[in-house]
Amino acid sequence: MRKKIIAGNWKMNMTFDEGQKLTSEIVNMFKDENITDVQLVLNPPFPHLHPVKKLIGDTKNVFLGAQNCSDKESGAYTGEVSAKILASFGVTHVILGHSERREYFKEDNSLLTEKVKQVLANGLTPIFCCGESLEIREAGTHEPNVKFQLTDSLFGLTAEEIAKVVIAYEPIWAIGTGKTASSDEAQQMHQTLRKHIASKYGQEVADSISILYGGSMNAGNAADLLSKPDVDGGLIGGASLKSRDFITIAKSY
Ligand code: 3PY
Repeated sequence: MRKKIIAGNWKMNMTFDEGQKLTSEIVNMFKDENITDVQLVLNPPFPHLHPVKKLIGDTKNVFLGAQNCSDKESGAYTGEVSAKILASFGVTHVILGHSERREYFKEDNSLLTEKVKQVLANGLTPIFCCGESLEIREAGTHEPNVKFQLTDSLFGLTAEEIAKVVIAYEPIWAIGTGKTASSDEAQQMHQTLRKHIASKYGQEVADSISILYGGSMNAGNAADLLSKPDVDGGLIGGASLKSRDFITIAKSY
C-alpha cells in the first residue's frame, strides 16, 4: 500500500504568529476529526521549523518538512541550510526542485541530484518536484519532458534509494494560476511516470512510490484528483495556508 500524503507548501508566507496559529489549528483538526489513513507534511519557511515542530509534538502522521536544502554537506556556504541541520531539527521531508526554485534560482537537474543525495544520506524523504511549462504542454511533448527530469535527476540512484523518494508532479501552468490539470490529465502523467520508473527499477519499486499532484489543488477539486488510482496525494500551495481547506483536502480521499 502506497502512503497517502498531503503536503502543505507554505512558500514564503506566514509570520511567526500566523504560522503558530495555522499549525495549532491544523494539528487540532487532524486529531479531532480522526483522520487516520493520510500523512500530513507541513513545509513552512526555515525559521518556523523549530516552533512548528514543537506544536506538532508527537502527533501521529503529522510530519515536518522544509522547502529546500543545500547540495553541500556542511561548511562555509553562507545562507545555506544543510540536510543534516534540518534532520537535527526534526525535519523528515524536504521539497526539492519546485518549479519556482528551478526558474528563479536556476536549479537544474544535476544540482537536484546532489540535493536528493544529501537528503537521503541524512535519512530524510525528498519530495521531488517535476512538471512541464505551458509551452511544452501545448507542443504535446510534456510526457518525454517530465520523464527526462526524473531520468536526469533520479535514475542514478539505487532501487533502495529511489524507493524512498516521493514524486510531486506539478505542471508549471497550474502553479499559482488557479488553473488545475484535470483529474484525467493528472492520472495520465502519474501513470506515465510510474511506468517510467518501472522500466528502470521494476514494477514493485514503482508501485511503492507515492506520486503527489501539485498545482492549485484546493478543497473544491481535491476529491476528484485524489480519486485517481495513481494520484497518491497532493502538494498544496495556497490552500495549505487555510487550516479548514487543508484539512478538507486531507479528508477528500
Ligand atoms: C501550488 O499549489 O501552486 C504549488 O506550487 C504547490 O507546491
